[in-house]
Amino acid sequence: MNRKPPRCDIFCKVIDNFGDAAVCWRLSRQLCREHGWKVRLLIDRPDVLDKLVPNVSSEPVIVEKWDGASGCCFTNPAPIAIEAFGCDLPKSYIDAMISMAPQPLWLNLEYLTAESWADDCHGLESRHPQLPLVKFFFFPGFTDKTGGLLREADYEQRRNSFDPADFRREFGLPDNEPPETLTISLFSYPTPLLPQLITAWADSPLSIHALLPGSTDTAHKIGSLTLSPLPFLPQQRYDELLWLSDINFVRGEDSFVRAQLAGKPLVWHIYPQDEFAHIAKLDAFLQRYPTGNKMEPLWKAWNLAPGASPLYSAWRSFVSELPTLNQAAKAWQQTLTRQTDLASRLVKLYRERLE
Ligand code: TRH
Repeated sequence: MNRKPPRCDIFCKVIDNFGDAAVCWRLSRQLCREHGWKVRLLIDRPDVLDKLVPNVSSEPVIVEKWDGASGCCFTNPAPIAIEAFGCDLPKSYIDAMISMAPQPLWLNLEYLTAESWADDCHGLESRHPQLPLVKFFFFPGFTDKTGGLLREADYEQRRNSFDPADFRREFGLPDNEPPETLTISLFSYPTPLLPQLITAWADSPLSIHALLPGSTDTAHKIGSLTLSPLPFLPQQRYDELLWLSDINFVRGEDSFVRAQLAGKPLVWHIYPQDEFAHIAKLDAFLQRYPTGNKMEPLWKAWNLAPGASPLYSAWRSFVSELPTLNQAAKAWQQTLTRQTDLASRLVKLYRERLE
């Protein structure tokens, strides 16, 4: 059996925001560091990566700018080619794949969903209509039948050695907050609902300290609420903010998963789709999560159109359930931690198919 570490090309087109680059980077880094693969990340917007990973050049991943629009010449495809989120591989690369023996493992890494169809669609193959090539669909997900979730092998160890006092000192946060202050991290899409959330927090019977990564606002106080901007943190250090906070407002895909791994109550701002198609995805997750029913009013209020669902009362009821939500978050985190991570499942798939 050939155990030589394989080469792998990961193609990434940044549609918007950080998530596409964030997921591809996390996977690339883990395949290199934990599985010894030689990964080349071909990305159309390396500048997005620079924000997430200030020290890219010190990592084992080879990053190359890929002009996704015009394609480029690739004469030496890797035995594993991953196209992230349906970004099409360049024609010259596909042409070169045809003459490879054995055939390369060609994967389409899909978006995460908790919907049950992911169980059935993970691993499905699609034969190229003209060429003798097969592409497999790799669906991240929450069950053993899916591709799983990205989680580094040293995640627990990093969390156990995290010192919240160091983080507070470094970012000028007070270490003498009033007792029972809730620390909340807020990472969301622009939304007209934000003023309503701020009002609910400002009226809160508890003090709230909201930490705003990447915000250019100045620190200020409104009623019970203190708002503190933080710099946009490197991806590795964003975990620290999630560990420090009592509640994490997250969005998209990668920060959503990281908040679950952090084992703290979370509020998800899902990536919006036309005609509220994303709400089915949100519902599917709430159904899987141990206390989804208790989180639903706030999650819906935060994701539906303003006025569709009352945010103020939903926030109050969410906070009143915090002890239960804390327990559920820990239980969910343990469930996820017991599962095999996405990179390991991908490596297993490769070994089963090609070696
Ligand atoms: O940025 P996102 O909204 O990304 C996306 C994109 O919209 C994408 O097109 C869509 O398909 C996908 O979501 C579902 O949210 P996400 O996925 O959470 O990615 C943000 C990344 O940024 C994540 O890795 C965490 C990281 N991050 C930092 O590294 N530092 C920070 O300070 C913050 C706030 C986030």
